[in-house]
Amino acid sequence: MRSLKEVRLYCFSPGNFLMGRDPIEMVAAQIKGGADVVQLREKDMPKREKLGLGLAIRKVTTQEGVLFIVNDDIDLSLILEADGVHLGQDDIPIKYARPLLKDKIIGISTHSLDQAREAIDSGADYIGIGPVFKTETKIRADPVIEIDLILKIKAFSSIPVIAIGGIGEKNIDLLVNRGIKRAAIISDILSSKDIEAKTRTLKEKLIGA
Ligand code: 3NM
Repeated sequence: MRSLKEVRLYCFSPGNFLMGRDPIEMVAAQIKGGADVVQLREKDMPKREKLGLGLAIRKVTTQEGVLFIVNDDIDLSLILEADGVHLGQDDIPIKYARPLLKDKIIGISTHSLDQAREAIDSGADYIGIGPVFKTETKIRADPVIEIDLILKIKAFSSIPVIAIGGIGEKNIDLLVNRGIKRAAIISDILSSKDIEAKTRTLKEKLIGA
């Protein structure tokens, strides 16, 4: 199983990018292409359906040694024996989540220096920081974060800092060239016809291959 420290490319379940395809094949293609994490992120799916999809993702991520994180739902994360949960600024605060999750991973979405500092101080295992670029994927996305601010957060962070928001093949070099080598990517990968190839291209850029 990957460790959090090794994480470069953080990937997602299909969400609104399913477009008639098989969700598990889409996840498997990302894993083949080099995904280090798969997050179950299905904002519009009934919970019982999410449970079914989550069971299938848990199976494939375990087989392939990839981390499995559940977005928002602490109960689903525990039921699915996921490696952890990802919480947003409006979700259950980490002080209530930690006793339930114990030593599992808790990731927090952050959108400013203060939020990043608070998440780190409260015992998060990693933070997402974004949006780095303009994104259409997140409803009510926060204002775009300057790359310089991410570098500042990285400089004091003891935990992995994962950039998110509008990242893709066309702009990822802007991050990598500044030393930001961990990225979470949704639309550029999931809207691609060849998910495996797209994932591989992005992973290679992040590892500098
Ligand atoms: N969180 P895409 S931006 C899920 O700013 C998410 O915290 C963000 O999707 C944040 O790669 C975002 O398609 C959407 O832009 C990322």
